[in-house]
Amino acid sequence: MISLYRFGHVLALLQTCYSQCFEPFDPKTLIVSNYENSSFPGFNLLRNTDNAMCMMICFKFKLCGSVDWIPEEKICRLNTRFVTKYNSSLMTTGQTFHVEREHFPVHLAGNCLNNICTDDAICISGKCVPVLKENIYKDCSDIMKRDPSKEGQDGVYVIYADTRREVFCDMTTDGGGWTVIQKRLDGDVDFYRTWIEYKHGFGNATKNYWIGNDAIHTLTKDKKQELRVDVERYNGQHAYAVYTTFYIGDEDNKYTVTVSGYNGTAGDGFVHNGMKFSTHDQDNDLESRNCAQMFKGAWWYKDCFRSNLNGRYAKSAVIGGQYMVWKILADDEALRKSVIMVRQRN
Ligand SMILES: [Ca+2]
Repeated sequence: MISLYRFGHVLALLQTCYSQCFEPFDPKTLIVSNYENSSFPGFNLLRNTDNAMCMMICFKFKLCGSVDWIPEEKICRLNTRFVTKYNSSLMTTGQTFHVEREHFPVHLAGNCLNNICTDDAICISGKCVPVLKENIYKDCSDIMKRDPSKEGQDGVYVIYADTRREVFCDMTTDGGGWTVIQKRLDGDVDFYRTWIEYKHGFGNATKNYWIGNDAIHTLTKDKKQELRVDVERYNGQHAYAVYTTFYIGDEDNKYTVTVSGYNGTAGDGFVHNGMKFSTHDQDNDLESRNCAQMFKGAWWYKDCFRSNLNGRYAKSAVIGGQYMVWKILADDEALRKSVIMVRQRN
């Protein structure tokens, strides 16, 4: 049942996936064992940890929202942030400390191990030190402004929007400085997901991902942002749409979108101004039926849409409203590529 790995192995593996681990980790390599009643999917029980390491490991996984730490047995259990099921009798007789992610220390004192610190600290000369304010970038525009030599260097960067996030920055298009909030290059990541998944985000910044509605809210609340949508058809045609105004409300407002000021070549497909966000498990649209369910996506549906960029991914230009489509450009023809990004407005 339990295969004990030396902690060095665990750390080495964490380091390998440091910028990649957006999904539950691979049980074959990382674990130690599985506590099946935990809400954290897959393997989640680590032995021989100390409490700092327990929290540090939790920090590395977006889904991890809290830990249970049992000092007597040096056990660390990971839980999701949404549900904490707890049944101590199954695993310990010792005292258990439950710590929510929000209450993790800003930085954990001591040496960094393989450059690993918590999300709020960075490894400098072998020590974890708190992230300095001047090192915090709110978005990719910030990065570009402070370091203009980044122009042309598209890639994954770390920003602090609602929380620490790895995002793809487009540092090329129209002068760069774009924070990518959605990217779909192939069908590797399923976008037919729940409200809570859209809230927190999913996927991998190097390829296919949704940054998360809380992050989009924070990005667009703090600084006025313009929006850009780039799409590509299977016939090779590229097109874009830019909006001078883009803002989404918070979760209480169901992430209601404010979008206006179209310009571009793709046609104005984002005619969803004032609409709330809907997912298959939360219907906030104006249609009597459930648009997200009917069209297999998640969007600011009205009754239902002129764009459905989180719809199903198709590997060819098939026709159907359930696919990733931008109607005004290609009607219900499935697109090959979609990128949605924001940039601070001058
Ligand atoms: Ca409805």
